[in-house]
Amino acid sequence: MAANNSVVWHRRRVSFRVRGDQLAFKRVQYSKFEFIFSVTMELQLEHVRDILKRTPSTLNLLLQDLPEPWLKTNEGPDTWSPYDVVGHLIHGEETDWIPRAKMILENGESRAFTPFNREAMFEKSKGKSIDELLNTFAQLRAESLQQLDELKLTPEMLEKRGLHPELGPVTLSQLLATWVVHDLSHIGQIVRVMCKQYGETVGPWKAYLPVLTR
Ligand code: NI
Repeated sequence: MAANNSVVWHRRRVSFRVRGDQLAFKRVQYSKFEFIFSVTMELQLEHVRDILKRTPSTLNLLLQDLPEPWLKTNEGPDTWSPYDVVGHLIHGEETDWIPRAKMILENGESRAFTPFNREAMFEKSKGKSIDELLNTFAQLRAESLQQLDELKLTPEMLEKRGLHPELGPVTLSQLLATWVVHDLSHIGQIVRVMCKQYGETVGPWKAYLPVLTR
């Protein structure tokens, strides 16, 4: 039946969960067999804090004092500049993460979260310098982390559910993991947008730079 029986590739995807600091992803090739181990970390509050606390300094190093062309250029119509992304992160601190965590603990699934306005920053950031926005974000993030500590979350509390207006039931643990991934993905977005400012300037090297066509 098979056109070529002499080479048979076996692929298996093995997924399991571990505690602690083990590798998130490992690919092992052995002879003709390829095993892909996809390992996801269980949520630990310390790990959440590890990322959340360094996002303001990461953004400061990347964006502080940069001239406008780096900050205000986007990827095309209906896309965001690095300046827009910082404003969006500020709005998240004010209306999304800690407020939703508190809603889960106080109301459970009885009341859906207030929908998050992803584009509120276009109005709210108007007239502000990037340094003002970065300082505001750093201050709000420090307050958020303090409030997170004050919630004194236990494993049982992390499993409590709230109601997302579009996604339905979500746990507090999922919300905190999303907060981390949201930070990292917007840092990635900022870097990508900045790369694209030299999208044509790199000339033929564009072929070796997949970030430019993502
Ligand atoms: Ni976002």
